[in-house]
Amino acid sequence: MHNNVNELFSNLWQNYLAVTPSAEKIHKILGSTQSNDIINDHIALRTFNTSHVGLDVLAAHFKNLNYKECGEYHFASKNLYSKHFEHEDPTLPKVFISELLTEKFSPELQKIVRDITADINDSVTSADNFLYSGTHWDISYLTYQKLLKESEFAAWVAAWGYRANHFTVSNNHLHNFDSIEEINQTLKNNGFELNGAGGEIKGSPQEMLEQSSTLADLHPIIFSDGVKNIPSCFYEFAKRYPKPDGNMFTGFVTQSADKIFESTNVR
Ligand code: OOG
Ligand code: NI
Repeated sequence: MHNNVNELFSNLWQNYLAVTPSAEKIHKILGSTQSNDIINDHIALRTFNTSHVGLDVLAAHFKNLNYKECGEYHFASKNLYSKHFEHEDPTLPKVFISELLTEKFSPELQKIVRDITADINDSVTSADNFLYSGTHWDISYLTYQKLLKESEFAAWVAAWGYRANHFTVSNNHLHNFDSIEEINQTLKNNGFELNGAGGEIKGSPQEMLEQSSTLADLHPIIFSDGVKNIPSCFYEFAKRYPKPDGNMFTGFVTQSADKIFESTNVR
């Protein structure tokens, strides 16, 4: 496990950019008019709940860096369970980790997940690079399509493995953009497509969090039966509001998150 938090995030970022070229362009558009770098509100990771690769196995890497568990979320219709983690340094990204409740799916899906994760052991999951190590298995496009029929999330993890699924620009720390609406308009003017599920802006000032995201880039994957372009990763934008006690809201909004997941849907 990394003991340098900045090194971990920098590796996660490079690994994310390698399959998300639009993020690099957007990062330049939003950040070019300010002297300090963009602050990330959070990143997100995905896995299966199979115990040896479950949410807590990923979370251990962040707990080791003094991150604390701060909230949990249930997504009944997608059969997902998530937790979020925070560091006492508010300029470090929060971390949102989700796991697929595999037992809720067909025996066929469960077998695919068991098979592809079978060879992963403690030395793999505790290695420095585990969180940006991608897949540890081969899958076919046919299997990917089978998974897709039951769960977009399952298919995504099977194709992309362990990596940041998105980074999130903190609107609160951007110097030249006052609202998510303004960010969205700038991105659309530059030809980027936004995730319209649940509306382009998810959440509200009353919910103390407004979010939007791009649609994931389409990026080639080498499947065992050929190369295909499929949705990789996306970029998110978040604006937070203070709670009645004056402190900033640092949690997530389940109903909004439910729609953010759909940024990687196949289209
Ligand atoms: C996580 C979706 C939820 C948010 O900001 O609400 C989320 C995912 O797509 O893995 O990131
Ligand atoms: Ni997010």
